[in-house]
Amino acid sequence: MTTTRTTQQWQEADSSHFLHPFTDHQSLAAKGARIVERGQGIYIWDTDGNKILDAMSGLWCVNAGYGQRELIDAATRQLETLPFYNAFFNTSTPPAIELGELLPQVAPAGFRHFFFSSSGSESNDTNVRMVRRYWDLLGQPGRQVIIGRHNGYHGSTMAGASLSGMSGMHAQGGLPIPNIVHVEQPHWYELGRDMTPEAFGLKAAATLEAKILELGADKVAAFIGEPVQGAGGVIVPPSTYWPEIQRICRKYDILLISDEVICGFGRTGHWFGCQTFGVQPDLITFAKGVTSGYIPLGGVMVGERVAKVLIEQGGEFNHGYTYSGHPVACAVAVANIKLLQRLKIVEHVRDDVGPYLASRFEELRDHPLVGHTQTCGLMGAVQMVKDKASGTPFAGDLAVGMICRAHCFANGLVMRAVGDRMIVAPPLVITRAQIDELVTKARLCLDLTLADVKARGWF
Ligand code: PXG
Repeated sequence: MTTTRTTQQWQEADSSHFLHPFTDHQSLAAKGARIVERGQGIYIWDTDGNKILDAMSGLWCVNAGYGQRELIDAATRQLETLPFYNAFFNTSTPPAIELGELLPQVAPAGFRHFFFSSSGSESNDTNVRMVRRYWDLLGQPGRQVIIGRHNGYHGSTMAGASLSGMSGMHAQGGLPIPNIVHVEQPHWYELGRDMTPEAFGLKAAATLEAKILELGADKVAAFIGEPVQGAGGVIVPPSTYWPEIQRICRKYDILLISDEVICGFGRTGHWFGCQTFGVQPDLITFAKGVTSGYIPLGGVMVGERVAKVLIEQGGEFNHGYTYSGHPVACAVAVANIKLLQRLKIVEHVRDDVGPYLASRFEELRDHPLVGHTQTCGLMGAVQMVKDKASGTPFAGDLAVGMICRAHCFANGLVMRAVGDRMIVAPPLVITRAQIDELVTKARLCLDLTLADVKARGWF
């Protein structure tokens, strides 16, 4: 242990001052936060000395795993050389330039221009500004509306939360902001089990076309979606979904934004999720895995269609952040991408550990609590249900997912609960043996959860 205070001392100071994100502060203060103080590889350690397998990569971001020396050295070197300079007034810095040169090596074809921010939320704010600017420049200022999806997640700023389709977020603070609307999500298990996944994929995509026709295509600027919904519960769309979305966007000349904050940088077994699903977006949102979460960085990859108009006709785009192209963040991103390339991480996920996670998750389907499992690359979901045969869910207020999550923590495993769906997205450096450890722990926690729900008479 490296800690300088007891866990209780940390917890008291924590709840006295730190307003945590997405947290009921009163209830957290009553139980105290788990204080995480160290990480190495795919493991973290808390201040009680517990070693925990971090199957969520921090928060879907530590793709390279903890403790990677190259990333630490890149940050240290850049901090010593130039900790900050801006990119506003006709100035630039070597790390931002180098990152711009390196990204086309891993980006889908046609992406050669990059706008930098510090987070996924900011990047999606940039998208809103940028697509409206694009249509203005083309003489179609009426194209204002951006279409997202129910249960999508695109961040927590005013625009990010609006693009997101989370009802709990919209219920607070008068969201969504004007000209952002939502269509159906491609969640087959919840919404389409009376159809084949392929037929349901087309049906979910058809809600986009219906919305465009309802609004008038001349009012619609863009569609935004995550290749696989992450925060929504690792919802892997049917194979028919994305090609149909692409067809609809092309038919009505609508920009397609692929939000790859989670799916980018190897998570799905390609550098970007749109490649896994065979889609060619116009804009790509990135953050998290670009630096493996070692330091905040996000941005928008701007495809040729938009870049050409912005650059050739644009004049000044009145938008940017103090930290757009932050030299330390960009230096870490360069080191991180080179490390992922050297580790052949995409091949590792696509050909080895991704298929292995898929087969081990399928085995969990024999568990009495498990109605369904899904994986894509190194993202996975286990859907717990009250009745396997019919897929009947538990009543929402029973919070069975929270019970399971608590068992996971207590048994050295971080899994996230989205309702009663237990999800994982481990560091991409994970090995087969470590996936075995993850799945063994997950099964134990499912057993413990089953015992609890039986004891309470819920099963
Ligand atoms: N887009 C997507 C697809 C995301 O997953 C954001 C944008 C926003 O990024 P920032 O960096 O502003 O947080 C995200 C973030 C969860 C969880 O509980 C997921 C995210 C953030 C916080 C919690 O699964 N994703």
